[in-house]
Amino acid sequence: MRDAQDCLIVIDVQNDFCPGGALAVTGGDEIVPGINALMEEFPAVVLTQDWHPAGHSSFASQHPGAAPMSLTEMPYGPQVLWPDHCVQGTPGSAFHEGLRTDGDLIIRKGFRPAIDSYSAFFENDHATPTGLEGYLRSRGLTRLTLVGLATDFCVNYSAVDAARLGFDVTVRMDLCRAIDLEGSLAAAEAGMREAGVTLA
Ligand code: VGL
Ligand code: ZN
Repeated sequence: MRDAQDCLIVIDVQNDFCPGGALAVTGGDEIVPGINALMEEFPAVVLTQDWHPAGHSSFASQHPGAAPMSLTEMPYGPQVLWPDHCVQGTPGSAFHEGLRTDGDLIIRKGFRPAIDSYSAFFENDHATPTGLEGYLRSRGLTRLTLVGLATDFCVNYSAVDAARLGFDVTVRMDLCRAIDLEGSLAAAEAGMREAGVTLA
C-alpha cells in the first residue's frame, strides 16, 4: 500500500487518444485495465481531460495550408498543429469507456482558445497555472505517480513541471503510450530523467 502523500495522476485517457480516435495513440486502450488496478492502491486519484473549444488554435484546421502534425510558431513558442481532437462535450473528449473515473478530481486543460496545454500544471506558455499544484499541496500530496497518454506530450510535460515544482515524480512507462513524432519519445525520456523524474 501507499502512504497518505501518494497521488496517482491519470493523464488524458480519452477516446480521441485511443484507437479509432482523432489523434489515436497506438495501443492507447491497452493501458486501461492496468490503470484501473493501480487506482485501488492509491489514497488519492486525479484524472486529467484534454478539453478544447471547437476551433482551438492548436488545431491544424485553423491554420490555412498547415498539415496536421506540422510545427508552427505561437506567441508562446513552437506548437505542433494537431488534428481536431478532444472538443468539449464530444464523444472524442470522453474518457475511455473502460476507465474508472471515480477519482477525487478531474482537471480539464486546453480550454483557452489561444493557448494549448500539454501539462496538467501549466499551459504551454509555462506560466498560466491550471490550479493542480495548489490542489495537491493543500491536500499534502507530494508523491506523484503518472500514467496515461501520451508519454511524449502530456505525460512528459506534466512530469517535468511536477518535478520542477518539487514533487517526487514517478512515471509508470508500462502504463503510458506515446505518439512518437520524429524522435519525441526518446527526447521526452531524456528530458524527464534530466528533470529528476523516475521512469519505472
Ligand atoms: C495531447 C497532443 C495534443 C496529449 C493533447 O494528451 O498528449 N497531445 N493534445
Ligand atoms: Zn490537445
